[in-house]
Amino acid sequence: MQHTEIEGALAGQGLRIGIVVARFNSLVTENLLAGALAGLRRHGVAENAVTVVKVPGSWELPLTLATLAATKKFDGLIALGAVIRGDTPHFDYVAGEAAKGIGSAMMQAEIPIVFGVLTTNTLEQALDRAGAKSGNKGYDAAQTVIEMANLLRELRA
Ligand code: INI
Repeated sequence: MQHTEIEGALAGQGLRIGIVVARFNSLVTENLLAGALAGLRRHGVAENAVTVVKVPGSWELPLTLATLAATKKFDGLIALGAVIRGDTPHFDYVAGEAAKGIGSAMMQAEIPIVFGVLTTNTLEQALDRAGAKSGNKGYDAAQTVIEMANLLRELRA
């Protein structure tokens, strides 16, 4: 007998997506946002089905994501931020709490919340991942949220 294999489609038609983006290190995060919007558009998510919320820093991402998820108006959310080690001794706290908080927000939300928060040692490494040498993690996040939103729909159907 053949096994069953299930994967989410990379088709954004009909999906409602929220993006929460940190303004801290906006040189990087604005590029991540542009990448995410391009990725959503490229895969068929309607322009008016996308909501962008801006917050001061990555620390503020988890609560904002949890609040958006609780409205039940979204099929998936994307968190975008850039935590750069050189900036502050608070790096470990901010990066660690953002990761933990986003993870627990997702488990409560029951919708995918994609982790598009860069944690790097230098600004250059962050820029490399935000549209330069190493692609754009915002674009990747858009693909992931579409795939995961469709996968969960399918698993629940
Ligand atoms: N926020 C970031 O998103 N990235 C950082 O690198 C960062 N550093 O280095 O401090 C940062 N700090 C601000 C933090 O996210 C909060 O906005 C602030 O502490 C107010 O709650």
